[in-house]
Amino acid sequence: MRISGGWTGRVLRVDLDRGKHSVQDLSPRVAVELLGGRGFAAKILWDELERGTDPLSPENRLIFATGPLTGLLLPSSGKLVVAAKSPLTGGYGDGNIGTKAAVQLKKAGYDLVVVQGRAPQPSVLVIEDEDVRLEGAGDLWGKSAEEVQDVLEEKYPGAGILTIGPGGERLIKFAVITSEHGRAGGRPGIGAVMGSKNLKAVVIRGTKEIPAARRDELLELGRQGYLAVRDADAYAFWMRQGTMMTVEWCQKNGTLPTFNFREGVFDGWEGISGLTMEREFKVAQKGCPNCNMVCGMVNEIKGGPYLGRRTELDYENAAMLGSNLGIDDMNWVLTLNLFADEQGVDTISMGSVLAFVTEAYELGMISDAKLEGIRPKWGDGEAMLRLAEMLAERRGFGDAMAEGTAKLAKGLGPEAQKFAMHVKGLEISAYDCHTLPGMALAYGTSPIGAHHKDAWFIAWELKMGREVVSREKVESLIEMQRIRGGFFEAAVTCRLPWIELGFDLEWYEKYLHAATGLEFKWDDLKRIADRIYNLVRGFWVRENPSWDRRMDYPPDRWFEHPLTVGPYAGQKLDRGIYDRLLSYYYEVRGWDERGIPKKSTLRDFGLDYVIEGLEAAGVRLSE
Ligand code: PTT
Ligand code: SF4
Repeated sequence: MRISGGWTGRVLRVDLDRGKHSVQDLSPRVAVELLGGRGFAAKILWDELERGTDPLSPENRLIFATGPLTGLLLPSSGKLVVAAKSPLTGGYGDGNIGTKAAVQLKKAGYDLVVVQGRAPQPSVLVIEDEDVRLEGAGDLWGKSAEEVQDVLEEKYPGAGILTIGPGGERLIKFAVITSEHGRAGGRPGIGAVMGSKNLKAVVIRGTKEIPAARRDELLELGRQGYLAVRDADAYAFWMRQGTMMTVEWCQKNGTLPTFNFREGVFDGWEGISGLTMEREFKVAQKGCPNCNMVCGMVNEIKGGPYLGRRTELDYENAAMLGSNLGIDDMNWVLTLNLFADEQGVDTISMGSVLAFVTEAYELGMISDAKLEGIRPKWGDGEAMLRLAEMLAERRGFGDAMAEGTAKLAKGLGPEAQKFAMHVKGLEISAYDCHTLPGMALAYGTSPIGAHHKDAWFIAWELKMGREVVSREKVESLIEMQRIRGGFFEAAVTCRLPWIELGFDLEWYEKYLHAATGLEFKWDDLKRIADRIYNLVRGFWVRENPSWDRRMDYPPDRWFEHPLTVGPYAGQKLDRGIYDRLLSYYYEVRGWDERGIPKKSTLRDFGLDYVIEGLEAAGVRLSE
């Protein structure tokens, strides 16, 4: 088979130790079997990392991966997967960032860039078609992600720019990669991996046409797609509030994380709602490339230390830096959000760590002396900012905070671990699950830890009924994972047209056909999604040969402490029900009772090499 469009067919390899780069052909078989993005990244990490590789060592791979739809003139196609072995979880980690760099990478003629080694000094990787070079970062090192973006935009007009902030340099375990003042990706610490490689930024500029097998057809389908997006019923409201509409929705459904996920409703929710943002703070709107849904809501801060400055806000940030910290003042939410962006650290994890520290302090598990006299309490934005500064500078106790909630809690003992809100080490994004066993299962089984990317089952579950415990519920959760984390992370295009506006999934079959010339039906795409997930699970198990089902459990809090206020007061998850759902999940996936893929499942997906690798690591596999 020959690649004739969609993919460029080329992989750029950069070895920072040797200061060299090379270009490889993308195997057409890998392209067809794993599609792109997460699929390619998982295969590279499986093939090239020894078990036990330190994620912050030069041996780890930092991967920037597009997919066959990325960059083409199709709705919301300006997305890029950034991946590596995660320093936060020790497992497979990735994120998805909307950025010009995605489009420019394809225009430069590459499907993906794989970076290994460590540059001898802080550097900027510049990719301009065939001209690939490493430039000294000079005084950019130490600067905020925002400042670096400005400097490099001026120096390389039109380029796509990916950068880390001081958080990535200081190897904060949940440092992200940022782009274009407000886009951020790589929650499981992919920014720290970039920092460990001494890479401050990557600049990409391309001049080629992105190949498409049936270009005229693609352009026409793209044109129709943009119109379908624009004409969707939900479009007008989406353009007003974007993801921020979710604050009110979660409050109404009793799922808005509040006081470190103790509660699912927050009295002060209106202060941080989409409507408040729209009426009082929103000053502009911007989006990722090739998108006519432009959901980047730019807000101006009206009080506090960042008075007059601007920052983009999404739902996850508003909830994790607002209700989950007991903060009802939008100015403090925006301030903490801007601080996280400047430092280049994940808002969700930072919010979770701050909430955990506040609760542990309240319970007397952390002394005043450790917090340099800061006395965190719910709703106190100023104290939260001061704690965040300690964290970002790794100052004193901030050093432990920078390791993430799981490790921090471990240091404080078993009681503290019960309210450490993470799965597999990745902090939970902003949906409380006391009343949602299906959504809790989705977090529990998400391929990178508790991220809503693969876990946003909440709307489906509310339709089916929270109380329903059935195999059908689990099947529909897996169906959702196949589409969200499977298809969209492999085709590498934004999922929001589908999720938010009901853009029909059939468009994507047509787009893939026009882009690649190959027929991919949804049955094929779901099989690819399952293949990728089995490969990712194989990676996790190889790293943890004594893997068992407890790795797929959500935190104790949701099982042990019922909600105390709101319409669902008194409710909590039931361990027996969770275990039953988890067993259904394993059955449907073809995994054994420990959550390890069976040999027959791996063979069925052509993953015989995973069988060999797991057995070599001493994992006993079921037939
Ligand atoms: C994503 C996670 C999210 S998801 C949000 S808000 W969201 C947080 N945003 C952060 C931020 O901002 N600054 C910061 N310092 N940290 C942040 N951490 C959090 O990161 C994102 C949009 C959004 S906004 C969502 S849901 C959708 N995510 C997609 C996805 O994952 N895949 C895909 N194919 N399409 C998606 N479309 C939407 O993209 P991570 P972005 Mg992000 C300021 O990457 O690691 O997955 O974490 O990429 O360009 O900002 O767009 O209510
Ligand atoms: Fe980016 Fe939002 Fe458009 Fe998705 S919908 S591509 S996140 S602007």
